[in-house]
Amino acid sequence: SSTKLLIKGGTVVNAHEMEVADVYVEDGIIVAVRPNIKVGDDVTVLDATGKFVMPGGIDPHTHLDFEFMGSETIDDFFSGQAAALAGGTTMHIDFVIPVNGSLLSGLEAYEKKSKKSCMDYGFHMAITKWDEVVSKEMEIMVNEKGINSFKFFMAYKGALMINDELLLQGFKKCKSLGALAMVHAENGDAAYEGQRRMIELGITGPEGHALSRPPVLEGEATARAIKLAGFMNTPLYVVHVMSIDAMEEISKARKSGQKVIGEPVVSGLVLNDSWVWDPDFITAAKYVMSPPIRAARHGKALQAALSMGILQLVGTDHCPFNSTQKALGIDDFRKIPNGVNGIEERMHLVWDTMVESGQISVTDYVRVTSTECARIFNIYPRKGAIRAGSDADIIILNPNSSFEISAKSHHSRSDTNVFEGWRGKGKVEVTISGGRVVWLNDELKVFPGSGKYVEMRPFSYLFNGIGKADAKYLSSLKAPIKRFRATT
Ligand code: DUC
Ligand code: ZN
Ligand code: ZN
Ligand code: ZN
Repeated sequence: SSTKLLIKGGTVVNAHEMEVADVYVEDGIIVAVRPNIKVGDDVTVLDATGKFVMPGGIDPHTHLDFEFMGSETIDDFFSGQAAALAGGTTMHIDFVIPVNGSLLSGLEAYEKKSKKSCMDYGFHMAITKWDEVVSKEMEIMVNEKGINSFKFFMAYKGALMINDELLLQGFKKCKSLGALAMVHAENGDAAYEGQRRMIELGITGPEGHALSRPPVLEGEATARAIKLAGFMNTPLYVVHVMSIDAMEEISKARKSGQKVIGEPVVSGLVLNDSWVWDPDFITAAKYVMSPPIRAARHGKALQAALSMGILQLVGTDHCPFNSTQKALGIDDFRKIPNGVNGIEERMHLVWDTMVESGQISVTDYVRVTSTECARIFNIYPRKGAIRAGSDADIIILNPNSSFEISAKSHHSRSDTNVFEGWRGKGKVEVTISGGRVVWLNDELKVFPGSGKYVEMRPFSYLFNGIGKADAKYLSSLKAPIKRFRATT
């Protein structure tokens, strides 16, 4: 049986243009996009007059069913994805964490966890140690498993953290495979020292988390990662850019022509550090993530950078823990599991904060929430576009309707929400995932196992020209060396 769907009369928005048109969908694929499509009465019709019809959101940065800091995130692949769909996100890319350093074992575990998926998803792979086995496994990931990005943690000393030597080896391997290197950029040694300093001062509450790892540590690691990636001449993706310090390093590098992508996350864009002063432990601890949510001027600057193209796409780092889990750090902020929610709220908050405020256009909204992610991870135009042949992952957003965020009504399993009480304009009224209407009239219709794994191929557009630049560099070195040797 084939599901047929017609979305009538809406304004269809892609990353670079919009037009009033109908969208016809069959068997999970967009078949036609043009005005006045006529169909038979076996077709379900959705009226989108006065509304925006856009590619479903793609969240480039999530942690579902993640065992971290002695806890496991409260959302698994089903609950986290259900929440995503209710908020207009139809695909996410999650981070596989190796098991005892083994990438293959890590992937196996995540293949199990993700069996209950109800929307499409892809994987990044974290690299937490280095040897010949890891190097070989990276090849398998890229050539056989559909993974085209590897993340390096420059923080979490004693756990996930890697040093510069490993970072360089990793960058080199990424480059040879056409895979994108990603970094969590904070100086982990300095953050460790910062934590010790706080404890020595008797600052054991959640505020110690923010004070122990200030923006300068993020700026330093971002600059270092950028310079090392530049030295290897390979593209770099900086995850969760949370500070002016880090953003300015990305800006400088991009102006000099280096291929650096900067990803702000929605918590860092719209929240501020007022939580630091909250006397209630849980109310403060729910905001604890790394890098920390900064003073308000940082978020404002990140918004401006996003609007100017200095930063390219918005993620969430969705990694929620319940109050009882956050309470593990009641006597010591170092034990508070790091992470906040966002997978359900991202599309609404970016619309409200960036489009409704006039900072970006509707087409730019599609670019930063969906299309750019699809291009970077090489799944465009299957994802990230409303056009014939693309997957039918579609949302209908009503700019005149409003949304309200609360832990009482959200779809995540978390008992708190860092955006609690936020009211805004622009509501995702319909979500279509793989051609099925899964969110309509504030009701979710989702089934475990209906989501598909999306394989991602290497050598995205970010690798264009890398080989030429290398050849040019080599010849610029060789000629003068030969001349020098000939004359001495
Ligand atoms: N930061 C978080 O807050 N949670 C997950 C991992 C990370 O880097
Ligand atoms: Zn689990
Ligand atoms: Zn991180
Ligand atoms: Zn993360």
